[in-house]
Amino acid sequence: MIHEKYYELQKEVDALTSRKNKKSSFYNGIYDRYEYPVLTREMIPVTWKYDICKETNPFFMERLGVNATFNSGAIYLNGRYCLVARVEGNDRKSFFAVAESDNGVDGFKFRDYPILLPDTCPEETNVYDMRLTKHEDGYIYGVFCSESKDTTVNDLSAATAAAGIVRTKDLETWERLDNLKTLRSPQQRNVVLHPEFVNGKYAFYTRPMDDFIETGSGGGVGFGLCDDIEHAVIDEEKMTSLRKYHTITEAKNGAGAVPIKTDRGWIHIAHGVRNTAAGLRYVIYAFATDLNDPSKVIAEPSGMLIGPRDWERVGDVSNVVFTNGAIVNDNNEVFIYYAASDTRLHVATTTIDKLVDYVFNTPSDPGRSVECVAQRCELIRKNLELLGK
Ligand code: M1P
Repeated sequence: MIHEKYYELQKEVDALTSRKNKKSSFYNGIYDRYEYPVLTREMIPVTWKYDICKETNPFFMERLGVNATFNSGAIYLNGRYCLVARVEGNDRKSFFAVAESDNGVDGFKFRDYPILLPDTCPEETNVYDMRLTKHEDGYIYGVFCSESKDTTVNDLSAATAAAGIVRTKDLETWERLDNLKTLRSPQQRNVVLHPEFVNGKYAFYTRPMDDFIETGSGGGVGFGLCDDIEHAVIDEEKMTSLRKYHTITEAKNGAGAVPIKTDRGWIHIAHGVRNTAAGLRYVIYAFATDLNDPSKVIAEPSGMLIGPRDWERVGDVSNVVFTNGAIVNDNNEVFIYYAASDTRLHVATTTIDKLVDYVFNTPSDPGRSVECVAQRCELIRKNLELLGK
């Protein structure tokens, strides 16, 4: 017999997943923010957390709680906005789950089951942050962080990050391929597959790291080519967007959404990290690379595109916004899915035209206060002249 509490709780989930979203009053001319997150742990179906049978769960106790729904890969598929969300159980293990919507800003509902990946890596403990690439070879690839315990050192929390690769055609059936091997970088996270062949090869944006947390000698977002996607190996990694002193990428950075192709170049929406007295601060930034050489940065606007604001600043890992998915629909509208503080998922909307204008016409960071204020004074001078002052 079904416990009556099931109906009550599922009704609350249904109310949340059918709530209309609205643009917030935030304005910067570049993108719109929304009042409500698009995914939260409260939107997880009751059947994923409770045994709904009255005989076996008379107190209707949560058995397998969900702590967070955040960093999501995104893809526009058959006219639907599909997210592959990172869902984190109360046990700290993350897994992936597909949620879909008709309009990209609200109405996201999880499919009946989360994704059960083929279990081909016995040492793998945790998986997270899938990037979804609709590749010109006809497959949809999911590239994610595959985390294992580092057994080479005597440290209980030491871990190793690698890039896991799966592919699908429908987000339903998944084929697991070999993890990416980067011969010159011991660890990898935030790896993204480029949607087109480059010089006839598969191209990956990488994030070389010496350590699980610290990038160490890793200088930023890397780029490497490989012949065989089923057994992907990258020898040389070129650097693209660099970590730089006294910028938003000083501590680390990493590729985010799959690059968006525009007339002017590939637009990348990535994350940058700096250290503060309050811990690491993660923001989202954008840059463009050359259409013919997607490793070559041709524009990098100064500073952040999206920073954590108001309640976005608070969560399990506070002061973080992070993206690993964006969608461009048939009308050239862009939906940037960004997670707040490793807890919930939001959307920011813009257009290709606005993104191109932002990336190519926003000045770059001159690197020193005196030059930054000169840059600002020049803007003010031009404006005052226009105002007749
Ligand atoms: O906790 C913030 C983010 O930390 C990691 O990003 P990075 O590898 O750049 O430090 C990721 O684990 C990400 O999932 C997380 O949101």
